[in-house]
Amino acid sequence: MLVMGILNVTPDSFADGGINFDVNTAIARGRQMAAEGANIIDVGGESTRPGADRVTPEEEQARVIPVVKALAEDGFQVSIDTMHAETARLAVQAGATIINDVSGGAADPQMFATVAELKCTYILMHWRGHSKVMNSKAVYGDVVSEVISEVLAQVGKAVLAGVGRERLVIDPGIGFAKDADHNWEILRRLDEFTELGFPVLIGHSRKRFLGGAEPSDREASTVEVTKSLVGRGIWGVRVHGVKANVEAIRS
Ligand code: PMM
Repeated sequence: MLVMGILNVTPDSFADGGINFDVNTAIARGRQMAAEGANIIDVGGESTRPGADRVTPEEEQARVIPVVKALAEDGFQVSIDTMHAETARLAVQAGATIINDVSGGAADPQMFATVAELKCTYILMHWRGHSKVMNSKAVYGDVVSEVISEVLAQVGKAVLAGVGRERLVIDPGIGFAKDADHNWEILRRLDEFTELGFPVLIGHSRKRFLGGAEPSDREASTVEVTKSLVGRGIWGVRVHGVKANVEAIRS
């Protein structure tokens, strides 16, 4: 199971309080995560915390591109966490090899064509809308089957746009338009996702459904969930606390 270390280059990220906002600090933090055993460094410049404001692609690019470039030049595998096709393109040109799109191609109509052209790995996450509206969309009959059918619909569109199926990673989008029960149900029934035949990424780290008032209170439960994922055919976990999660996987 791969470990993707989260490097949010934002002033308002909910889980790390925006401590990585300064570019040089972010680069140093990325290097530290790689040293702690992260296989991929996931660089993002737009907070997806519930209620967060959008950033313009230009602002996002100013935050992330120097960080992507420096870490890729160091030889680390870098993913770009963006919903903007143009940011994805610039990041890949700067050395990123994976596009991590929390909107699963739904936010930017150019995304799938861009991925098809860039021929990189694409993480397609389940998504029902931007941060300001997503909580109101956490309504399901059977959460697992609805998430799967919505993910597969986006997979179909990606393939139609020329994205090779072998380039796709899917992600159920823990915490995105889902309440706590939905998230736990997805984690219980992960087999239904892995059986689809795509690599599966899980991003549970420090999210609200784990309980605890502050994100920093959720590190122990994050590690417990990571442990519970070992041996279940998951491709990777996206986490803040690289060291503790790497140790949990290896133990
Ligand atoms: N969660 C966040 C941001 N990006 N990407 C993927 N693929 N999966 C996720 O679950 C995910 C993501 C929000 O969390 P953060 O603000 O702590 O990064």
